Amino acid sequence: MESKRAFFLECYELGIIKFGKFTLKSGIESPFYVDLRPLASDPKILKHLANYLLEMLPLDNFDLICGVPYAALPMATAMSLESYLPLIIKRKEAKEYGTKKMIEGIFTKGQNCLLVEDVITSGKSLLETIPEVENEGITVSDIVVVLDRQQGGREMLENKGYRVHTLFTISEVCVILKEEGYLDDEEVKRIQDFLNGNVVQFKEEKRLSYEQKLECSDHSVKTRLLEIAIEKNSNLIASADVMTTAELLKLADEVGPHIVALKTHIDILTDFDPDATILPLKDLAAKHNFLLMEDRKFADIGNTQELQFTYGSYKISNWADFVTSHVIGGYDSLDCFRNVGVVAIVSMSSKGTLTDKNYQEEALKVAVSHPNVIGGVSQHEVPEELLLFTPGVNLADAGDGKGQQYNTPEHVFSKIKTDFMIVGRGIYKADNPETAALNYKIAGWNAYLASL
Ligand code: 5BU
Repeated sequence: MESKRAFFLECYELGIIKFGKFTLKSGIESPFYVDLRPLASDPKILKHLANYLLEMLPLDNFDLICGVPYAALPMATAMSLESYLPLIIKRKEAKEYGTKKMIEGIFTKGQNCLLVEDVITSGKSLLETIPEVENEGITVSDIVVVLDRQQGGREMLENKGYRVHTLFTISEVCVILKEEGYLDDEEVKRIQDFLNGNVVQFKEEKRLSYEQKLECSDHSVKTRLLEIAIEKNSNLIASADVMTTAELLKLADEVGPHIVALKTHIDILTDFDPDATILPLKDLAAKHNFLLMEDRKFADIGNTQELQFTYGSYKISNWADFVTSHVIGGYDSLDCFRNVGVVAIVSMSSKGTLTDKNYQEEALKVAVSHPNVIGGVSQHEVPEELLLFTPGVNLADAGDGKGQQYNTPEHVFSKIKTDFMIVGRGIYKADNPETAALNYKIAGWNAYLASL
């Protein structure tokens, strides 16, 4: 394909941006006007556009694609044809007769849908569209946009936890047009002044610092975690998804100085032994001052969970400082976790997860009210009385081809205000896990400081 710049200039020839004085829907006078609908009338350009947009995306993560009506409908259709991602159609208004459906096409609950938008300004129309899609049980994690007018919409959506991918920004476009002699300095300045004065300010609520969370901690495990975070300048939890005790202990010793907790899936070990595995692991936890988090994801009635927690081969209650549990068994099912902290699973990071909006709301009601719960695992913001733990963090990859979806430390700390990021393969699969842990620790801490 030609360069992005050459491609933009071809699009520009179709008259998609006009400069002058235009009164927008909101009544504001703008020095430019954008209308990307002409792009659909040039099949070659539309096809190229579809490919440029697709190139930016982790396509494995999506099951469906949907354009925000009307301008993005042909774009989403072209992207569907190029990628074989099935298209669904969002109506502007529900049908007045028959099914009254808002979303047309073939889909099932739990599928993840990529949203396509032509232009983003304040992000308001996307905010109206997203719940309509989510109400059908479809999840939305990513939005791809052709042109960002840089008036706050992107930031607002990112703050709500959505990943926004944009092909062009208005500033970038102005630079190209100026260099090509289509705009003079004065016009560029007028546009820049307009943009500076017309950013829809998204009032970001401040996050609480670890010190502030510590002050109101009402659980000993929560207190210890926060104290370790402050002492070590770390918000990193390493996930040790390894298969042997030797690998587990080696990893714990290497990454120990940089982490607040080591997360285990103890049932992955092929050679678990209470003495040979747990005793040295506890020694390492004491040596490097980190906690043990068993990611058991309990999901049963209280009595069974109590048995699983206390007995069996792993006797988790003997050694874990905190455990993860689904809350699907209801409030009382968490009573059995005495003397440990519980991290409730509120939403999952994997593609197609069934933890939709409604589930998350119900899970949070249990989490905030149960005294054993210290926090939640989620990909979205949670009430500030809970600690937020976020897996699905990787600096190098967008996904693993098996449904995992990754974000960067910057995203999880600034956009969803997480407290602790969980990193697995980014560390234990690295050539040098110790250096990788240190790099993640620094990235996580800097992202946290920047989000304060
Ligand atoms: P990864 O290698 O960084 O993808 O490992 C992530 C870890 O976090 C892994 O142990 C998962 O079981 C765990 N996890 C997750 O990835 N996503 C979730 O929503 C939950 C747990 Br809950």
